[in-house]
Amino acid sequence: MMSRKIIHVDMDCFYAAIEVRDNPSLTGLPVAVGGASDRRGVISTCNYQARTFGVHSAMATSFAQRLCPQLKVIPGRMQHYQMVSKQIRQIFDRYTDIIEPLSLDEAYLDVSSSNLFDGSATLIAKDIRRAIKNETGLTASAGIAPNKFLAKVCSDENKPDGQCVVSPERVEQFVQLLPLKKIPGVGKVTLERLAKYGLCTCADVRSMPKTELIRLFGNLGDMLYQRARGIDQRLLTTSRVRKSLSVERTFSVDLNNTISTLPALESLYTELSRRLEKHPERQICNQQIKLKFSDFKVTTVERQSNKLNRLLFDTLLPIAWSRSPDQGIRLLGLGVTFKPSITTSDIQLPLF
Ligand code: TTP
Ligand code: MG
Repeated sequence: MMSRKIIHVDMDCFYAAIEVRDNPSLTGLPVAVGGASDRRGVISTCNYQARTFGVHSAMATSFAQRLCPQLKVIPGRMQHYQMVSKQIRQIFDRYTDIIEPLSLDEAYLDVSSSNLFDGSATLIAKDIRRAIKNETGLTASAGIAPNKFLAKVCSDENKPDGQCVVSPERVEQFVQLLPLKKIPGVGKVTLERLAKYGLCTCADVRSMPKTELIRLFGNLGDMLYQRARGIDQRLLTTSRVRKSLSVERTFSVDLNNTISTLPALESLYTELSRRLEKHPERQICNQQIKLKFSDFKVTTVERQSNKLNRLLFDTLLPIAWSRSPDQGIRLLGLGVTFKPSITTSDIQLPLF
């Protein structure tokens, strides 16, 4: 079987990085996001400055403040983090359709059949991180490897703002040195159990026969047998068949007249057409335009359409804008809805 190319992207100190970005007076200071100490709160995450004091996720805020008295503790803003997460997922969408989000700040991308950058997953990962930095002001780290497990483990290697590649030739060398505690799914309790049998590294696991591993640890033993050899056959779990496709942009300054929207409309249209080309099997049935006004109200207008049509968007824009003619535009979005098609899940329905 052809070797796969999986990228694992993980944002650096995600919540804390967003807070520092949004409040530059925090730059360079140790910052944590979490519940207040007088309410027995815990730290959700902290930036790398705070980590040098020993502060980390899940630590009681009161204890973190003892380790680092100057620590700035900021209450979390989940909705805001979700919004940033969505923005990052839209960036992923430009690179591949095979995406498995793991949490707000991390995802797997399968780029095995991508032609971008001559198929170089290393360069694709670099470009994804560049786009994230450009468009959100936040840094991400990435791991590039032939499977999910290795990609996830190596995305941690050069954090923050770095990436690490484990090419098929380097898998052997990489796992030999890997401590078992780095394998996702191997927690503290499991680690202690394994240590009782002298198992601490992948090399230790490899010296134990498969039957013995399974006898002692069941499914976990089978998993360890594979991971210790750099094997992970799991496919990405992607979301359901697409019903629509859209692209949008938030402007740094609100737009106040039709002329100033033209370049944005043009480049969004180009991006939408490019992304549509990746779905030649799908037929569209609708085009829609979305506006977010200066007062944050959102409106959408849609019309039937069988074929992507630039002029239709030009027509829809003033219709949408006429709903709040005194407002500027913060965000412009263009989208299409697909006609329902036969999906893989339909094909897999029971035969009798
Ligand atoms: P992580 O990716 O584990 O951590 P991180 O992004 O803050 O830092 P790193 O640079 O090491 O990746 O988690 C992502 C977000 O999830 C994190 O910003 C806050 C949240 N989180 C919690 O709320 N509680 C927790 O215990 C952990 C680990 C994370
Ligand atoms: Mg992270």
